[in-house]
Amino acid sequence: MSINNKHLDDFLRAENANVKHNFDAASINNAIVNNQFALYYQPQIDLPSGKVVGFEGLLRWKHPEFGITLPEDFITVAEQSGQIDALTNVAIGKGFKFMEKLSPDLKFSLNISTQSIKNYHLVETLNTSCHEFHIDPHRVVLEFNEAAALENPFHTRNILAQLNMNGFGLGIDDSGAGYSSIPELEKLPFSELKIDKSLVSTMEFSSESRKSIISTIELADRLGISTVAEGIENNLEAIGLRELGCKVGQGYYFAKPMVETETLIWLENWDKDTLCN
Ligand code: G
Ligand code: MN
Repeated sequence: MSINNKHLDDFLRAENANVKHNFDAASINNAIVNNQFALYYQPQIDLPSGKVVGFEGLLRWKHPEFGITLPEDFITVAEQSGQIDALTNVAIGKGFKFMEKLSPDLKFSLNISTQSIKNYHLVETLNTSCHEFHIDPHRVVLEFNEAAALENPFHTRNILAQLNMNGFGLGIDDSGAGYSSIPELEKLPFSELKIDKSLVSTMEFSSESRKSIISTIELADRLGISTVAEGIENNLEAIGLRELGCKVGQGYYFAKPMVETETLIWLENWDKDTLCN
């Protein structure tokens, strides 16, 4: 179990804070062809019982020169160059292959870019991949951000409805951050709200953060959907969120994002009683 907060991602963010990568379409294409993109997996824990409920897949670029590179360094370029759907397909292929190795009661969440959520092919790609890897779509949660849901509401809503009808779960990644338009969001068929890590990391001393967390949980309860808190880094946050009624937790406190082999070993060794009172 890894209750060690020092983590590669933070390390990379600190190291790369002043480095501006100038990735272009050709280098992204080259990386896809040469299989340099990898999915890392971070577990999600049912806070009342301590059991693992699933994993989120997080894309990384194993860059031959710059090392492990985070999505914030390449997603925007891929969106602008029209390569984001290719990257989404890479993540779906790798993620579903991994899911096949998991117990069928475990779920799997995948981040979908605002651009890819607008693409009608997404529904077809996901259905085909579910068929290919023998995955029940009810095990899959597609995470997108609030802006993606509200932008171009008619078109996006149509695609979200199709995904929902095909059995896929839909999650909002940055819940609590704004809620400028709760009535609009309530019309969408989402099945989970993710409490943003910026709220989790400040909940201990900020009553504003706690208020946002509480209203997100209340909204989810009213809609009969789940809440997942991300960025949990210590026992205090885990217990506090559980007391506020948050269902599921994710963060370095439980495990960092890991490569497949490490994830499977972690899963074997996970002790649900880790989350003590
Ligand atoms: O975009 P999304 O919210 O899915 O981003 C998840 C990101 O947060 C990943 O890059 C992941 O490595 C990082 N992350 C995961 N757990 C923690 C945590 O406990 N603390 C912090 N600061 N970041 C985390
Ligand atoms: Mn996410």
